Amino acid sequence: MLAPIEASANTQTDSSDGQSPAMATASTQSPPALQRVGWQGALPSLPPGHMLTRVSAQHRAGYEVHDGEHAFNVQPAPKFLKRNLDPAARPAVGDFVIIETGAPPHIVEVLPRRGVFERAAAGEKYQRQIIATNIDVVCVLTGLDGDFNPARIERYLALVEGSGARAVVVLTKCDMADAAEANAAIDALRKRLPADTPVVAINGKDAASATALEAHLAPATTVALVGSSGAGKSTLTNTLLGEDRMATAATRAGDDRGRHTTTHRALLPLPRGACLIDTPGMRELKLTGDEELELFDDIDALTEQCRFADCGHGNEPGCAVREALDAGELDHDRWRHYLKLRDQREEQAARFEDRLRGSHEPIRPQRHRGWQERE
Ligand SMILES: Nc1nc2c(ncn2[C@@H]2O[C@H](COP(=O)(O)OP(=O)(O)OP(=O)(O)O)[C@@H](O)[C@H]2O)c(=O)[nH]1
Ligand SMILES: [Mg+2]
Ligand SMILES: [Zn+2]
Repeated sequence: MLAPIEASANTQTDSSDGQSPAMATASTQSPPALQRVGWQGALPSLPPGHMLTRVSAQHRAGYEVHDGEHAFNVQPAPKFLKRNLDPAARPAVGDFVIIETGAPPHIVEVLPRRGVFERAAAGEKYQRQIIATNIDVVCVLTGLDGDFNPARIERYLALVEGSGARAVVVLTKCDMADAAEANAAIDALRKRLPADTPVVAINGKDAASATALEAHLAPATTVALVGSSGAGKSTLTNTLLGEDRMATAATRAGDDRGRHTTTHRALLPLPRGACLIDTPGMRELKLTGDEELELFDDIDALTEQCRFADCGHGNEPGCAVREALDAGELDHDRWRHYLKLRDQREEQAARFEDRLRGSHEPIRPQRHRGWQERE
C-alpha cells in the first residue's frame, strides 16, 4: 500500500486524488503525461519496476512525487539519509527522480539537474539551500503596494543568474494601485533593470489579466513563483490552475506584509501544460557567493573607464562612476545597492572557501567570474 498523502498545512484540498500510480513502469509511462510535470525530451529506458517521476513536495515524513497524472508519497532510499551526505545530493523539489515501485515506493536516483535555484541559508554556518531545481522561468513577484521594492527585485535577479532559469518580474495588485503612480514605478523599474528582463504588471486574481504571462507558460515549462510573503504567489497559482488549491491570506493593513501563509514548496501541473512551483515567502535572501551580478554589467563597464585602476569612486579625478552619478545617468540607489550586493557576494565567497578548507568535502567547481576587481 502506498502511504496516504499527508494533507499539508498550506493546501486547502489535496493535490492528488490519492490513487496509486497504478504501478506504471517505464514501458507504460507516457511522455505527454510527464511533460505535464516539466519533462522535456524522450523517456530514459528503465528496468522493470522503476518509473520516472518529479518531486512535487517535501514533507517531514518523506517526499511527494508526481508522474504527470497522480501525486503520491514516496520514501528516499537509505543512501539519501546518510548523515554526512552533502544536502545538495538529496532529492529536492523539482528533481526528476527514478523510483522503485514497491511498498512503499522509494526514490533510488536523482537525475542530473539542468539547473539549481538556490540561496545561502540564514545562520552562522555557511550553507546553501536549494529552492527548486530544473526551473525554466523564475517569476519574481512584487506587489504594487507598500511592499514594492526595486532593490529586493535586483537581489532576486542576482540569485536567478546561474540557476539555468530566466527571470520574469511580475508586479501584482495592479488593480489596487493608483494607475499614474503604478506606471511611474514600472517605468522607473524598467530603466533600472537590464533591458532584456521582462516586467509584467497583472492582477493575480483575474485570469484574463494573468494571460499576460502566457508567453512564459509554454507546455513542459517549469515556472517557479518567488517573492516576499503576501506578494500574491499562491493567488496567482490558483488563478492559473483555475481552482483554489493553495491557501492565501490577506496582508497586514499597516505595511502590506504577508503572513507566511504558504509553508512548503508545491509543484502543480497547470491545465494548459506548464507546471508551477509555488514557494513560501522568503524572509532573507542571502547571496551564495557564486553570483556574477550580470545585472550590473553596465556598472562594471563604467568602473573600467575610471582614470585610476584602483579608483575608489569617491573624489578621485576622472572617476567615471562619479561623473555618471552627477549627470544622472547612473541611479544613486542602484549604485549603492550594487556595492552592497558585491560586498555580500565577496563575503559569502570567502565564507564558502573557509568552509571548504575546514572540511574534507570535495571542492565544488567554481564558476568563472567574469567580474574582475581592479582594486
Ligand atoms: N487585489 C489584488 N489582491 C491580490 C493580488 N495578488 C494577491 N492579492 C491578495 O494578497 C494577499 C496575499 O496573497 P497570497 O497569494 O496569499 O500571497 P503569497 O505570496 O502566496 O504569500 P505567502 O504564502 O505568505 O508567501 C491575499 O489577500 C490576496 O488576495 C492581486 O493581484 N490583486
Ligand atoms: Mg502563498
Ligand atoms: Zn571611479
